[in-house]
Amino acid sequence: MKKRTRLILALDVTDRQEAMRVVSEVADHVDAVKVGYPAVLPLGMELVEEISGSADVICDFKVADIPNTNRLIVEEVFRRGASGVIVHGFMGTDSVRACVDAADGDVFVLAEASHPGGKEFTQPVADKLARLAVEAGASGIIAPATRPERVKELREIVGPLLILCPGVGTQGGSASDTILAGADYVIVGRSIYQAKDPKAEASRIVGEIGSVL
Ligand code: OMP
Repeated sequence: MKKRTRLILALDVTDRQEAMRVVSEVADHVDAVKVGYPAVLPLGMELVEEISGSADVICDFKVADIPNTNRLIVEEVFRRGASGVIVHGFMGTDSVRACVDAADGDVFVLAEASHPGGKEFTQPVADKLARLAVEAGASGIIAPATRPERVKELREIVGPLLILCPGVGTQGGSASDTILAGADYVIVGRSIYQAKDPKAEASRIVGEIGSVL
């Protein structure tokens, strides 16, 4: 995945035309496009194939099963053209390792979730999940832009692994604070795709990130 603007679009858009409109408008401002169940369930894996023709796609499927099932899911994700996949760590090191072994690209492990409920179950075990990501050979982790102090702490654990942070904008996090805390990328959804002018909003966020680099 390139590291040019450090902005990843979360494309949680359920209408195909609208999804492709947003992607084409912001393409120059994002390093990757993240798609998950909100878009893929209505629009199919064809969406991944289509977008991956012009941008890196991360499939946010929060893969969480036994190793063999994880392998089958991850193989399909990369067969369809994705460059990365987001998986859960709580199923254990062997389950994450199965994803890493099956991947033809990046595997990101969710360490700590960005929403308020993320403090209930993920935060108490986030350090452990981050260590698991390192041990299993993952490319990086997902950490909360809503808690930059936690991004800083998780950076200490994962060293050179990539840190991708959702929670900027609508969830209250700031792109510049998140990058200053040690994130490699911020993931932004609603603030961009619900904006009157998605391109202008993406450009504004990229400018904000650039101002602290
Ligand atoms: P917005 O809140 O609309 O910017 O979207 C954030 C995106 O990041 C959504 O696609 C979420 O599913 C995703 N996300 C989180 O918001 N919090 C997390 O802890 C993890 C993720 C994720 O794995 O991407």
